[in-house]
Amino acid sequence: ATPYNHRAIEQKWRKIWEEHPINVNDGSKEKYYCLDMFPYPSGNGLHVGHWRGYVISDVWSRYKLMHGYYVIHPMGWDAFGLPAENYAIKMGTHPAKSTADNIANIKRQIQEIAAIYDWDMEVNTTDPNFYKWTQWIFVQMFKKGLAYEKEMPINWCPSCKTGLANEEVVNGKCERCGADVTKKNLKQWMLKITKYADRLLADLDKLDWPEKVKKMQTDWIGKSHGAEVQFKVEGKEDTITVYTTRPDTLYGATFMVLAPEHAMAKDLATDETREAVEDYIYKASLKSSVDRLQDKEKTGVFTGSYAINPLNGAKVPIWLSDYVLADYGTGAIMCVPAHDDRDFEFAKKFDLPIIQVIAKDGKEIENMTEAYTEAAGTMINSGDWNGMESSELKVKAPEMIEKMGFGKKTTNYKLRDWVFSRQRYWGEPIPIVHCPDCGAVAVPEEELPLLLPDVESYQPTGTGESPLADITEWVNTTCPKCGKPAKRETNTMPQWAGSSWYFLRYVDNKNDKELVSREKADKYLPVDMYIGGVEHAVLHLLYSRFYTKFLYDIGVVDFDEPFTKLFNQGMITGKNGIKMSKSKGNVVSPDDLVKDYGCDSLRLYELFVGPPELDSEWDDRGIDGVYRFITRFWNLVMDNKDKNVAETKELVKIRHKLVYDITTRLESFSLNTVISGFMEYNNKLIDISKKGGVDKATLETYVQLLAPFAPHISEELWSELGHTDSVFASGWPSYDEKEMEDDEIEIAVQINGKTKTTVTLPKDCAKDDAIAQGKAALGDKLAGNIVREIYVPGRIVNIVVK
Ligand code: ANZ
Ligand code: ZN
Repeated sequence: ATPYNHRAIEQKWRKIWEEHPINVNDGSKEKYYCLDMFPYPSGNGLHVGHWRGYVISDVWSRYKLMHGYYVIHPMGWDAFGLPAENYAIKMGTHPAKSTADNIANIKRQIQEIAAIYDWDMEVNTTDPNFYKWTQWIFVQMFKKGLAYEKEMPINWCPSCKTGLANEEVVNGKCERCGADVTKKNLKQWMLKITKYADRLLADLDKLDWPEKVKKMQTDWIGKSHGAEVQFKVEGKEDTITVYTTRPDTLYGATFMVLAPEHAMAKDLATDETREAVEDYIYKASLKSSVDRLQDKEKTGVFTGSYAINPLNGAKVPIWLSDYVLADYGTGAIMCVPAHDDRDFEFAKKFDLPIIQVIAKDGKEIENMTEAYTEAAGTMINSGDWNGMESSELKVKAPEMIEKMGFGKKTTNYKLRDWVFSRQRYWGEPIPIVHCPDCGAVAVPEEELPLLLPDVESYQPTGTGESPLADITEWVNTTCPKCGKPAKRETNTMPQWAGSSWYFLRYVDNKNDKELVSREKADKYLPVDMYIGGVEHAVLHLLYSRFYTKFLYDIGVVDFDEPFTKLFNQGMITGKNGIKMSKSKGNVVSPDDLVKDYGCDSLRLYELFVGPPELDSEWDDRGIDGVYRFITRFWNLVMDNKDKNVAETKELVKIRHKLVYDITTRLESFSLNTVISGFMEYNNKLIDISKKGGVDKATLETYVQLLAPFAPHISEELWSELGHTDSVFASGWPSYDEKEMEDDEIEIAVQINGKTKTTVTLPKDCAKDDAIAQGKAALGDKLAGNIVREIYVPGRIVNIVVK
């Protein structure tokens, strides 16, 4: 038989697919939209880790294709933003050029995967025809008051020399470059994502997403219920409002802490404390957010003033400490050291009183060594609240406080508005003109796209202004409203701007009148399955949901969630779980592997390395095993295809079990076990082949099942099996559970209801037969007079004796 020649086969089928596309939109098919997170065209090209996600999504797309869907499976380039620009700066090439070069290279690499991407749908976020609409969305948000300017201290990356959104600060470090993030006071464009907080939270319920990602978004939005409580400052007219989620613990508040930035911080100082207070405030202002986050030891200073607990009139000292954040709640807290970890630590350090107000078993703990943080137990030391259940009181207290007149019930969110300005060159210009008379005016829609001007010096300046600020002839313009001289906004948009809505554009990427026509949007959107890395859980995936909701509100689309189902693949790492990176020298390129083993083998191996949702270590040697498997399968089909083997009961059973195993594993995304399943069945069939042969229907079924995973070899074998159509037009094989059942079953044989042995009987065994065989199996054990013989079909033979 012809030996397996991956090179010849793969070339042959690429050409045929190009001439006769297998995924056509003939208008009659239902759509299925399977989307990859599109790549940043970085200079390093793709490594085997990137391949993994694209293989997973292509397997899923082809699987849906075989179910008769028209599959929308597009690809594009997320090419604005820091990664592309930092690379350009490093290499000394203009980002426009390096981006174009990188796209060409990565596109070539992606085409090696042989995914069914529809390249007619390709988008590129740096293409003016694309970013025209990125700017258009901004203008719509501006008109609705959702884009606004504000001066405030924002996260600043000293290495990328730009402001960052909260979402881009991970453990106090820049999400891009890892540098410690500092603060800088800057006038910024902000997007009012907080207006959507409740919808972003509630609609998570609609989504078929990993629970882990939903939880990350839930925590990021951080909705909490509680109360604002007003404390009078002793000897003054002022009151301080605190935010608490645990108003049930009000009797246990023994001190108060304000953020050093709190508006009243300085005023609370007395003559004795003023110097220490001002010193503390000054030092806190110098601390980076990392230091504030990572400080192990609590620091603080006593202001010299006292507040009055409105519930019991107790006098509590007011402190300043940087563990209280200025921009959350009211920037001031009542401290209950007995029931809060941070407050407990603070109280211990500064020797402040601790009063327990919740007792688990009604008993007061004698020497507290840690806070009791559960809201479970009975109230003690709490005046007329004594004896109440704390969990109930926690819910009721906000209203009680409201009635008593010193506070109100409130909700708070951790989510902050999105800092949207970047002081960088390589991004979409923000389409705003600043007029001395009219203020901020949007660039008229018919003038969009507002092109990013070509510059020679695109390095970030670090001054808080983007390099665009230096191009006077671009900056100086006239006001669209009054016509007087005015200046353009010179900040650019963050790298997330384009990726927040790109998935809408694929299905209508040449439309120059609308972002997407409503007709196409209704027909082809939203995305049914989205596949990508989990690192985007609160960045891209939150921003896209926000954009989609906004576009829904203004009538551009008719759905308010972009991605119905989400799958997050794990990373492929180098040895010992180390992330693949150029600097570590452990990057494995797919290029040579494809040459040596073929695309099909690499696809299979990408899936075989481990559960797709987990990180897996790459080992080049493993691909040999996959290549051996696929070669043996080739030989199995070639040896048997013309043998005309009649199907046997055994073969039928194997065939149905094979379909069942592969389909259920594929449906649950257990793709590594799909591949090991193929290997097991291959071995079984090779054994049967040696004994007599394998029938054609079984070979055909196997080839169909293998097709989404190893498309080229499957097409070739499908045609070797005598078909003239593509295997992808052949449908997905079905299974019948009845055919999978074993013909014989093991049943228990009992004497007086006690199991003594077992016997194997045909599934449809007659009662007399079953009893006779049961008795024979019991042999000597059966003694005495038989009074009854019972047969429960398929389960038990029971002989009753006296
Ligand atoms: C009293 C109390 C007693 C609290 C207790 C907790 C436990 P979340 O769920 O995060 O909203 N807090 C309020 N504002 C803060 C700020 N700006 N910086 C730091 N901490 C702040 O938590 C709200 C709780 O975190 C509030 O409830 C407050 O401490 C603290 F046994 O008040 B609690
Ligand atoms: Zn004007």
